[in-house]
Amino acid sequence: MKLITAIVNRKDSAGVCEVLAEKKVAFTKMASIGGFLKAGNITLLIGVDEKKVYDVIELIRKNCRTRKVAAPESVTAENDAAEVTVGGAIVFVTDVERFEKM
Ligand code: 2BA
Repeated sequence: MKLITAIVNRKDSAGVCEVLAEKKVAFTKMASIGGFLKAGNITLLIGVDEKKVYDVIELIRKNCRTRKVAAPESVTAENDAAEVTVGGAIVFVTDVERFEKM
């Protein structure tokens, strides 16, 4: 089993969650905040069989898009960039050593 951790832009979250539910992919949705922009995003925990990892990532990919976002003043002062490109999604895939449901 693998654990997909996906950080998704808030604007894409409804679409991504809807399609995962439609396809009967189990997930947990958590409210999260990006450390750089300090804007809300969502983090999805998705435990899946290894064979489904590719399909699930494609579902996420197709329902997210990149956006240019104005960087906050505190950020532009330090980094000299007026906008940053955010998303579609940041995805980590990790091995699950043990899974139990009780
Ligand atoms: P934030 O940390 O708020 O980052 C928002 C966007 O700002 C990033 O988009 C990236 O384009 C830019 N950015 C982030 N850190 C930067 C830096 N030190 N200097 C210049 N620009 C920077 P994404 O890369 O698409 O990331 C979207 C969100 O995904 C992030 O929101 C964060 O919540 C999460 N994330 C991204 N990479 C991560 C990682 N390696 N580990 C954990 N979370 C990550």
